[in-house]
Amino acid sequence: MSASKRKGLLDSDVARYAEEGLIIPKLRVPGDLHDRMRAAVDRLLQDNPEVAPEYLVGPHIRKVGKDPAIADAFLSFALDPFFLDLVEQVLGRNFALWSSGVFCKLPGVGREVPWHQDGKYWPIRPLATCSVWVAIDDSKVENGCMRYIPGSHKRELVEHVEDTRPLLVLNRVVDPAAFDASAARDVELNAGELSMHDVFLIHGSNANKSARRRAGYVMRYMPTTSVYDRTIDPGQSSSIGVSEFARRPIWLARGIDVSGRNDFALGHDRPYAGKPVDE
Ligand SMILES: O=C(O)CCC(=O)C(=O)O
Repeated sequence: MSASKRKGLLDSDVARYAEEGLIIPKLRVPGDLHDRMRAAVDRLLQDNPEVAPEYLVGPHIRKVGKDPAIADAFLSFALDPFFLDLVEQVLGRNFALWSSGVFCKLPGVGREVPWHQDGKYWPIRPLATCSVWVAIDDSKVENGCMRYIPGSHKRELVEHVEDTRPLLVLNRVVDPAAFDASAARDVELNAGELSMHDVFLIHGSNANKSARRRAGYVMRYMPTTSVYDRTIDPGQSSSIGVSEFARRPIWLARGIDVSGRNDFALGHDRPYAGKPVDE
């Protein structure tokens, strides 16, 4: 299929992304791809019971999970042209895959992700990232879907404070005085739908008090005008993160490294053997 036929965002989606910082495009991940994603998430959870499932960082990296074949499966999802075409419409031609994660809230016990801006945690300069969050399960208000403050990305980084409540997925949270939580919108998705959000967006999600699991797989891409700066230590990636920033491999997903300063070799124990990225 030609790249132009695969592209899935409407011009109005792209405009809304700039205006609100998050979009829910009217499209679904192809059924076979979504089936494989759900199977990989199930295997990852089954294989790594000692890691809290709310934020399994970097399942696409061979050193993170227990099974390299599962890591390769996650990497193939994150480099799938279906997603890259969407990201290209938002970030332009040149971008890198630099992170991914599974956020799984088990029924009844899934923890809260407090209000935060992703950029507060990340070593990318200038800060820029588009995150593509795929609903592996239905993600609704009752099982703790994502929530966001429309337009909050326009202010760039705001004050964060330490939140010491137990059982949070993150503990550096946006100062409650710095935004109006009553403006929050819910990101309700059916399994197979997705949202895309900006690095500066204020967002979070409630605990899962329902009887239904809520799993999502998020893939994170930065334009290569930015640098993944391994000398910056922004602190822990999350309270339960399993992958350190400095030695993390990153992948050129499309185009070229505009900055000329990104390192796409470090941490790659062998070349990716899956589908070519720009097939
Ligand atoms: O899945 C969630 O509840 C939170 C996701 C999130 O914070 C993110 O993808 O940046």
